[in-house]
Amino acid sequence: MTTPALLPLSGRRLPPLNLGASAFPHHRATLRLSEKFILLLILSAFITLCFGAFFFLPDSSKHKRFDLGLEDVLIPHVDTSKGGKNLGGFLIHGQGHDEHRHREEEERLRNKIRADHEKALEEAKEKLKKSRDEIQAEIQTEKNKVVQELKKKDSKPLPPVPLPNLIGINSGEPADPDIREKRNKVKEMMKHAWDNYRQYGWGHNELKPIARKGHSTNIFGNSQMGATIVDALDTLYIMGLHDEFREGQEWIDKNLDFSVNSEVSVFEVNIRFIGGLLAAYYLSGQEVFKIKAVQLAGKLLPAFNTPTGIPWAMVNLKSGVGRNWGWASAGSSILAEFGTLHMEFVHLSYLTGDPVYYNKVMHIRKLLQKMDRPNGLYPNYLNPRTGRWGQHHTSVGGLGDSFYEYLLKAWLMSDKMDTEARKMYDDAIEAIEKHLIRKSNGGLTFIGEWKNGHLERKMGHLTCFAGGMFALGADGSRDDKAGHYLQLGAEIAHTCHESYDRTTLKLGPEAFKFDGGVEAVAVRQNEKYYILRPEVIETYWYMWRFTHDPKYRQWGWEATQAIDKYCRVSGGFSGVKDVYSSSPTYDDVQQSFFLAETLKYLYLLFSNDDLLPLDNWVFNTEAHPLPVLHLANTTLSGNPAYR
Ligand code: DMJ
Repeated sequence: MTTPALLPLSGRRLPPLNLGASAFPHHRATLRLSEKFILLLILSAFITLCFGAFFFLPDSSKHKRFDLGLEDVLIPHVDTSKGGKNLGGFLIHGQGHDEHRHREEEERLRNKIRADHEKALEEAKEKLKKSRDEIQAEIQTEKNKVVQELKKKDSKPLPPVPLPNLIGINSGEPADPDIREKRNKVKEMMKHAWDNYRQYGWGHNELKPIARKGHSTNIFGNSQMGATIVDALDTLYIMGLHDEFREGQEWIDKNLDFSVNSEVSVFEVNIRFIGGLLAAYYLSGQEVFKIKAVQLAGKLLPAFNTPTGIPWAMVNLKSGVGRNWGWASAGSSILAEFGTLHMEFVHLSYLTGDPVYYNKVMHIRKLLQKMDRPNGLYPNYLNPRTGRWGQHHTSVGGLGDSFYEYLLKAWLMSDKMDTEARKMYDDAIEAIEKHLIRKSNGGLTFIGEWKNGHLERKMGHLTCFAGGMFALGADGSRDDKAGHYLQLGAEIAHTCHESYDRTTLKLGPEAFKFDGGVEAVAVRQNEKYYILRPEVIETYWYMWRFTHDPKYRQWGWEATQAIDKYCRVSGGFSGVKDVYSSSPTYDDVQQSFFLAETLKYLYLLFSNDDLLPLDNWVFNTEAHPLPVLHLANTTLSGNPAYR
């Protein structure tokens, strides 16, 4: 008989199948692939049953050996005098009686198999009477059941902990109509960015606003993890875009899955995903965010399995295998990456009661404290196998930046109890001021980069965040130099504003020089781009909070207008390739940090200070606000700051 799977294909729909003897020839011409597949399944079930019968029906010889009654015993010697038989050295008693019983037993088993077999065929026939859609629906229901079961297993409730003081999450409406209008403009820009991502890139990590499709980079691995959704949540929340927030929450609940064979950046996933999920949890109180953050954190932990405990830059979420970036000096991990985990990991331990996260980051801190620092500076590269520094490059911009930020913020987040972190910050900043911070001929204060004993007079856009950091760290500084650090913050803000103001588009380049007559201007073509970065606006906002000097709002508004004019396209917002060109080309990427940071800082700049007050909230390096953990609310052991 020709098996159904080999029959010719047909576009026609099958009438209900009769699986009697003549059934197959009759429907030969009308069978479609899906029906053939089902028939094949039935046949394989049938064959499996036959196999089962073959292997599991008691083989009579074996049966004699194993299915012995209590009265049957194996005796290891020959004694034929009692009517027994000698079988290879063992004597079996009661042979005649047993043969009868075994025959009965075999018969009983055969009948049972026959009955099971018929039942299975009946069920299969019933199934085949159903339409294809019905069968598909049943399969889907079964699948959903399994998924739900797995989800339940994965979503064990976490132990309840007292929530920190969550104030100032729903306010900030400015009384001044002009400022309100500016704030509304920023909100409108957020809506434009979100709506287009929603329409063209939903579920992808980022959006290509010109091509109108999803976009991703290697920091997120090769799977669609909805980076923009997670990164944008808290901005949506504080702007009162609640429908959009709920859409994002729903996507996360149903689709955000970390059991993927994907190699991601530990740092980026921590600051954007864990930071974003934790902030969304604290703001909204929705458990799903906390649960997802904890699940994801568990997937990052294998990255710490190195000889020193300094984590790899990347980890495969499924296999847990880690490695470092190929471009990093001598196989090193990067200071700004392994040094930017503290805030999120302390919160994870706080929320779960599990010290594992806290221990990981404290271990890194202890290790760094023990190491010699050339000129008191932290090099950007550290080898996780040997525990030795790589190249002696130090930067407050790329590769170094948020390490310093997190020392300060660890102290702030602990309600200023973590004095060890504050001391490390103060020491590091003193060395940076001494070796990296200079004034240009034109009087602009800049932060250069230290390369093997030589100061490169170049500052990155990323470095501009430091103005805000100096201002934030002014209060509580060593020798009460608060005024000095606030002044330093103001000078950096001014320099970074100049880097914007000296361009055609009034948007800042990626890096700018202070050398050979050039001041705050990019020289190399590949440093002239602007990719919607937040750091300059971040500094404006901190300076505004600490000084209320209206120039910071003015500068923030200039940047808002420039972004809206030159980066806005009908499909969202795009970076531009040359800020000195009057007809710039787009890079066609809407970065997730544009929604997480740039637009959030602008919105806060035009809000009252009672929205996310800095006494209660500390922003992670991706602008995700995490509450200060006041002493009474903490449950951690090990560090006096958390006892
Ligand atoms: C953000 O992802 C974070 O601010 C990070 O610390 C470095 N900079 C990017 C955006 O420019």
